[in-house]
Amino acid sequence: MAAGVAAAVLAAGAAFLLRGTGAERQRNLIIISVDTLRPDHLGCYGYERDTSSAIDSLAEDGTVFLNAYAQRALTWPSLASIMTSTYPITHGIRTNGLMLADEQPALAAVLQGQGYRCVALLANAPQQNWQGFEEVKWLYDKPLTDYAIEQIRTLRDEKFFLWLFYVAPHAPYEPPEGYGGLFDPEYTGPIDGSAETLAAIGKDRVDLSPADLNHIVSLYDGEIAFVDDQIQRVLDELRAQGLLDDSLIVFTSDHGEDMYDHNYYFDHMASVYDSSLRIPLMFRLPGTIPAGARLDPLVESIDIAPTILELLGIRAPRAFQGDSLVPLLEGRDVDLGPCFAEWQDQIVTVRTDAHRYVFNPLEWNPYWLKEHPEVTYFIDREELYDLRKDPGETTNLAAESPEVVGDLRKRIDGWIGQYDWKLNEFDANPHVIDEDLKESLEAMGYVF
Ligand SMILES: [Ca+2]
Ligand SMILES: [Zn+2]
Repeated sequence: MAAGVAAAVLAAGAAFLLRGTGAERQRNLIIISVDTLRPDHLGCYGYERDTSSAIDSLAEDGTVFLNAYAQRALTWPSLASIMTSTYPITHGIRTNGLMLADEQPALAAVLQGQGYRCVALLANAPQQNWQGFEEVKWLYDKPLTDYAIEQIRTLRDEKFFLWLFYVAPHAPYEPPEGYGGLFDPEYTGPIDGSAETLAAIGKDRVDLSPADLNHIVSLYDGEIAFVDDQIQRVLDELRAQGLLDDSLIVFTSDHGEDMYDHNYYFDHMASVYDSSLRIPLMFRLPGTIPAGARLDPLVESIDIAPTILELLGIRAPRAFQGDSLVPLLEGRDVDLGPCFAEWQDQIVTVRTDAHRYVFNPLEWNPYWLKEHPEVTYFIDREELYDLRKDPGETTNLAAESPEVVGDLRKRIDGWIGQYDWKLNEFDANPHVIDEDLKESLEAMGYVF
């Protein structure tokens, strides 16, 4: 699209959305993101447990995207895709520990240029060279909330972008005092949510009893409930400061989590399936974004930044690869195409409404335990799932559905061509992980 046409469309969209709300009013941006959060473990996405009253309140007051997908089920690549609106092949953060190029356009840098004070409070991945933030602070979830409240008070009279990134639901599943017994207080078995237990289950292919599996899931859910209480504190402070309804609030995650869905696996980095790629996504801005709307179309996490900028009336950099979701928020019927995800330089997968197709030409099977590279996550050379009949992606139909495979393979080939994705070229690239950083990340449990 020509730049002039894009600008005209953008201006029209903004005018439609901002009508009657007073464009002179200052709009802050608050992104609340939670590491490793599966949408189907939230009440607003249909979960039966009471894990998420604060997050559910955002959903009631805002618009929920029911089918949003990350570009990689790994923290650094996925967060970089959210913040730069580009696929990992483009921004270059194809695994944890890599840094963005200085010239990579990023959301915070754009907002900083528009006079926003940008502050990031991150419980994971603070070492990344996030651009455009005048402060990036590494805090665990509870002190992160304390500091967020302080920041909201400090910044209340300025135009600000506050990014909060919580980490509790990330493994190990060891919720704080008061949250561990929330969902199965009667459990008396031997299983816990420690890293050692989760690794042993994967390594030894342990067949868990329903009660043991339920216990692990309950611990994960307890971590979500804990984070939800932290988010409630943030929302309460925004309300107390009179900022809640004047701020654009975006809620999302960097990826989900395999909870024993495939390969006896509790984690996300090896997965290419809905369990780990599907993310929650919602936008709240009363008077502009419809309350209580729930949208089906497939959207990608690279769409988040362009949507934010359009809602704030700021033009997105041309380097952004995502689509603004404003037309969908306005109730228009727009097909933005399928969702793509990469597994570094080995695997590409595409997700349509009906199918997931996995293209793994090197028959790469990722490992996730540093001490046990022989323990791998099995992914076939080609996989096809009929998601309407098989949402758990358990029955590979690739061999029996050559027409569907052919069609989706064409989609992947088109994507590969468009973004110049190359198979098995990562090691040849000059992306070097800083050795000191690598050491400190390894000490934290990162696997390279
Ligand atoms: Ca945890
Ligand atoms: Zn993560």
